[in-house]
Amino acid sequence: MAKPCVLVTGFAPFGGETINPSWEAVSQLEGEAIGLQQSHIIHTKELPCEFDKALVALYQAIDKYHPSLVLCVGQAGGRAAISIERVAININDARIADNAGKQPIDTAVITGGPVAYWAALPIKRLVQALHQAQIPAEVSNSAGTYVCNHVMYGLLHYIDTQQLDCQGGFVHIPYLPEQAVKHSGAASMSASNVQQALKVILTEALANPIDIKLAAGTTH
Ligand code: PCA
Repeated sequence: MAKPCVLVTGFAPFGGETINPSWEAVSQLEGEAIGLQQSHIIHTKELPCEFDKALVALYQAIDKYHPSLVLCVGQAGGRAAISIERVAININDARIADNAGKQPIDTAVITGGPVAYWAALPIKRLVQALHQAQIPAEVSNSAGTYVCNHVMYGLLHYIDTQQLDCQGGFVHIPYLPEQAVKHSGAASMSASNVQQALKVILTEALANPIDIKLAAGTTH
């Protein structure tokens, strides 16, 4: 049997940026072993910054790898810390057009889906572990209403409806320093710190899996 794995995704650049820090950091992790006794292999995937198409690519990767954990990562320009998202909401409300020119306003991510899904990750533990590693981190109570929230909601809906034995959630990361120099006053975090943060998150989540069935409808 294939070694158990985790899937980590990043996004293509969007909104006038030439890089997306999420894919810059995530792509470096491909093929690495993670978890206690290096129990899991990391697979990575770049998602297009496009409504709907991002979910098609995500579901294809999940169906291909059957991961025990999916961590989706995106840029939150201006935030100063690693943000562990608590909740995804069933709304698309785009401030700017996506990379295909689509700008949905007040539409559902999944028609008929529940209002929201809690992250299926031990979010408070992840923040603690990051602080122990001296990495600025916080719980975030909103992943926004753009493609990142769309992907987080779609991921958790897929895990729920397909009854996957899989943890899943979303992490927003700051700009890289080379982006922040073009945004006066904006915070940044280096790619190596972000990579370290992602490894801490994966290790901690694999060691402390939450009960997915109990997680539905509860917070933790
Ligand atoms: N950040 C955007 C979408 C892609 C990304 O990296 C967001 O926060 O919605």
